[in-house]
Amino acid sequence: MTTESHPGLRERAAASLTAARARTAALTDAVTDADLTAQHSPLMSPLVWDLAHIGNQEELWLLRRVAGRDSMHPEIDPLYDAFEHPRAERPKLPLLGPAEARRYAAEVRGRVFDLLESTPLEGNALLDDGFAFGMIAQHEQQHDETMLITHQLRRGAPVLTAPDPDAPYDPPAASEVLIPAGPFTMGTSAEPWSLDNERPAHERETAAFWMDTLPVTNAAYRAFIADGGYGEPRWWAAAGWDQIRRHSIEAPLFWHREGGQWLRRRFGVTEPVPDEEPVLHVSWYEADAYARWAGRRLPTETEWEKAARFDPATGRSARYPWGDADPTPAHANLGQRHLRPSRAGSYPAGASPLGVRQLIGDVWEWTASDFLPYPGFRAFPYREYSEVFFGPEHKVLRGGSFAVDPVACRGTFRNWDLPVRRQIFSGFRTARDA
Ligand code: AVJ
Ligand code: FE
Repeated sequence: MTTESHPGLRERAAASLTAARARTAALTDAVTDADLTAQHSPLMSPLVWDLAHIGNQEELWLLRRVAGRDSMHPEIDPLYDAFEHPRAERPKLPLLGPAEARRYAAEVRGRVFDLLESTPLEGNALLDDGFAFGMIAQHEQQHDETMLITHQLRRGAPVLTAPDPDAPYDPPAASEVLIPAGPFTMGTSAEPWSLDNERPAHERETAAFWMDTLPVTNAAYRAFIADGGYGEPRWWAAAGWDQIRRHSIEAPLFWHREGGQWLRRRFGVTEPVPDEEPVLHVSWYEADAYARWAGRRLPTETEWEKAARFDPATGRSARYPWGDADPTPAHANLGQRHLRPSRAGSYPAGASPLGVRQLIGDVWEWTASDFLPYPGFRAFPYREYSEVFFGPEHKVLRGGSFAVDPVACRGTFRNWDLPVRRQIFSGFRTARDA
């Protein structure tokens, strides 16, 4: 593909970068300078680190690697290399302050827009189809989700607001959908801004299986708690049982019980846990234990993607459950338009051909699978995006949450995390063999 045959690409790259920066600004302008530099949880960086890291990665990939320029501030580059300093240590680094970090990110962005106007969007793998610009827009949006997690962990009065979801609510009659046996195409070789771990497209085979029509709800999860699920070792993987014992975990993160009622804290507001919403802030171990208690299991990553993309009528895999069209607010709860998932049973327009709902948006869905490369995987443009994380210690999450922007969300998009993590916007659905 060339710029000439895709004249909208430059505009799409510019719009994606601008949208990401507006979100970054909203997340960082909402709090005081003291809140920007504080560490709200040892699991997270100070917000001001994310802000300058966003600018630094943009400088690295677009101004240095694509345009061949020298580093603007070589002395700060190591501070913002995620592999040099673990999150817990970042508050002690001589980081740029809030005003300096904003100025730096804005200066990089100004130069990037000059570059985007003048550079051909072809000629090497970083430039083809504007890939590096799309990758950087996705990177910023991923850190915006990370910053939203930091907001959720932050104590104190609420500073973020958003309207509640108003999506069409039309729960399907069937609680599960039969996905037929046979081959389908997994991954992509065509999506221009897909990341290395989504590639290449390849054929996979599954047996027939039943997939939950909807994500598991708070009401369903509460039944697991009420049945003593957190006290019954036979439901739990050994390491999960260790974790819940050691940390006295007895409910999803941010939940507490008061007078016989479950409440949750959500971006500074305490409220009753809503029955119909997908459960949020559970670890892989909690998802796995619930599924076993329910007589079911987590879907594999392959099963998840088949349920999300395979159209039995054509034999093709689409970009999204609803087809190849980009997501709109009628399809899915994405882009931090809301600060919560929509009720399970929303978005009939986002259903897959077989009728599976809400695979995209609302909550990240844990899968049974380890994060592994596809056959033919090639690290691009750097080993540290995906390759160094491959292996049994990370589990795959799919589908994106309400905090994921459409630019970083596709039927092929892969996320991963440690199975103990629960501050992320994670939920799940279950499956069973047919
Ligand atoms: C894909 C969400 C696991 O946040 O660690 C951001 C994305 N990579 N900067 C992460 C990422 C480099 C990554 N995840
Ligand atoms: Fe990063």
